[in-house]
Amino acid sequence: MSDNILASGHTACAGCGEALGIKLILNAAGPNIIVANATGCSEIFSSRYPESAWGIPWVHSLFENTAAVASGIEAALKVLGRESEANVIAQGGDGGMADIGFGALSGMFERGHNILAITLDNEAYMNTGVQRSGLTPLGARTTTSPPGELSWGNITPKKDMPQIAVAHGVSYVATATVAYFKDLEKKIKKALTIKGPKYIQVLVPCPLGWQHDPSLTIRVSKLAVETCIYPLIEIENGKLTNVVKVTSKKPVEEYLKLQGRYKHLFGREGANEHLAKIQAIADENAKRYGLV
Ligand SMILES: Cc1ncc(C[n+]2csc(CCOP(=O)(O)OP(=O)(O)O)c2C)c(N)n1
Ligand code: SF4
Ligand SMILES: [Mg+2]
Repeated sequence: MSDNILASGHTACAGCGEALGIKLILNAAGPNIIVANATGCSEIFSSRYPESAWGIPWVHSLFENTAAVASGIEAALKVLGRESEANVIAQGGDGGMADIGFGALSGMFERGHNILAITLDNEAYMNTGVQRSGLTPLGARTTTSPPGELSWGNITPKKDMPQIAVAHGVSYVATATVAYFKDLEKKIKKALTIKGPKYIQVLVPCPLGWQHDPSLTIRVSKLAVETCIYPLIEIENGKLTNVVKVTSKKPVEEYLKLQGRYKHLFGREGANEHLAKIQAIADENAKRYGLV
């Protein structure tokens, strides 16, 4: 393991799951990597001019073109005959990868670039003040999906990015989260042994946007898995090859009640119907991926 490719002293919030996720990813990937990083919290907290926390070649791309920038880097390495010298990673938040940069990511998948694409999934546009993204889950409060007299938070379920990657023919697709750090490291290492495009989506709790105590980041990450709200899976060549089994499935309330973004679902008349919809998503995940 190569420690401290992301140096301390950056400006992420206390308990930031995204900063931890990046540290784990980099330590697993090792120093021979080049990272293209979308605009978002990860880029802001790690590269405030004139300083940088990055101990590897790293480029801040636009919000919308990370995968295109990474594609250019990979193509240049090929032309120079230096592709064996470095792995290329395209990384960004859920807004950057699943929404605004999705076209570039789709093109990268389609052209078959030898790149690992990573979504740091904190389930909203955090850097600009917690706006809803396509990966914001059902019922969550964001500043653009506020609960009110007639509303119960975000009205859409989470976009299924892993399956969208599978539909592109991406040969290695996985999900991970920071509490299961060995699993995350194993998936990063494995992905980097595979040629062609790879996709890993990492759930990274955000104390600011999720409104949980910073000391609970790991607990929240763990409960996302134990409730089956965030299944940890590997799909290789279109086939489900591995899941992190849940030995004692917990009710979704245990996960939701730790987070202020779901506060409106507790102690309010009519809330049970909405909690049941979220429980149904977890139950469906458990069934679909054989988690329990
Ligand atoms: C084309 C474009 N639109 C909007 C922005 C403003 N912007 C910068 S970061 C950001 C949010 C990033 O959200 P996400 O990708 O989920 O990363 P996070 O901050 O949550 O880690 C937005 C909206 C921008 N820089 N460029
Ligand atoms: S807002 Fe969230 S993702 Fe951004 S630095 Fe703070 S904890 Fe991390
Ligand atoms: Mg985000």
